[in-house]
Amino acid sequence: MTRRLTVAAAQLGPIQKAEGRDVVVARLVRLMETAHKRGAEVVVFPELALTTFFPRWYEEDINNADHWYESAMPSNETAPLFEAARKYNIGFHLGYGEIAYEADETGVVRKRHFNTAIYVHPSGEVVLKYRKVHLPGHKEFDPARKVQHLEKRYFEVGNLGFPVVRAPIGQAGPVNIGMMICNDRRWPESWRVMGLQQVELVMLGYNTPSINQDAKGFEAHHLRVAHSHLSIQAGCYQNATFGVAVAKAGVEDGCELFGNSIIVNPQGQIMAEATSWDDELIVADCDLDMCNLGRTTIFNFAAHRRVEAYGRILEQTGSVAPAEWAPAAKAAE
Ligand code: CDV
Repeated sequence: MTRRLTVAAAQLGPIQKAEGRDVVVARLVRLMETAHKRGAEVVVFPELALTTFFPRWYEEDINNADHWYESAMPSNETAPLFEAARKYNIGFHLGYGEIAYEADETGVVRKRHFNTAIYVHPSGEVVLKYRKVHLPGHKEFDPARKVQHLEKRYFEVGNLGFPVVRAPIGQAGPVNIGMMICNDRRWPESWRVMGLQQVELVMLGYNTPSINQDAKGFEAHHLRVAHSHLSIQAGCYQNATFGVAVAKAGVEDGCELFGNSIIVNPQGQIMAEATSWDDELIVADCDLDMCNLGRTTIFNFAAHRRVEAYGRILEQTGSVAPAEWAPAAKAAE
């Protein structure tokens, strides 16, 4: 019996700074209803799906920015999402800014900020939580930039690793699900850690400016999208998994984010792609047994991986210059 799962990527158009949670949540609920009508069993929303991409705004004291985060999930404002999950019998993935009161590595309980995603079962129970590991951008205000990218100021590095859990989704029965967030998709390590846990469905949201704001060189607009797709397609292929990659798109508070949300199969093929830069739902039927081909042949990790050659991956963070070649001394001299 094939294990079929119908997945939806719910791309969002921009969320302006002044837009209230109630308006945003109503948009998400509408997309859940549409997803249900189109037969989807799980719907994936983007990174920071409840607010504008607030790390573009500098705040001297981030405690003054707490209104961008959720300290309870569900809350009164987000409860309609959980009700819609029950009503439409649909699971959902949601990205949001999280405030958690928990112990840090020194054992001190304090207020902590994370860039977080959860997967919620149709019953309304949170099945899996992930906190973004690869935080791009900078910590201090950068006068050289037209638009700030202060994720290193607003969030701590995620402390949950890249967990994968086997949980029932729709008619497919148990599915190995995992999550990553935006910049994580560009790092093969994120994918491989989940590939090593036999992930079958990676859910990920992103907010990616159409222009490289670092202004350290020219990156053509179309290549920004190509690099995003390249990373996701390679990650899916090399780890024999489906991927649902979902954008927040359009001009948000004067900053353009690209859309081009995609659903990708384990062969690395794009099954569906969003074409607007607005709220848009794309749906694909996934035959989860497709994951077996890669996993049992070219990417049979147990048979072919060579961990004895991979030491640098864990021992070293930055790159180092290689040893320099010099011609061998002549034997006669
Ligand atoms: N939200 C992100 O992580 N965005 C980064 C941008 C800043 C490069 C990304 O990798 O898409």
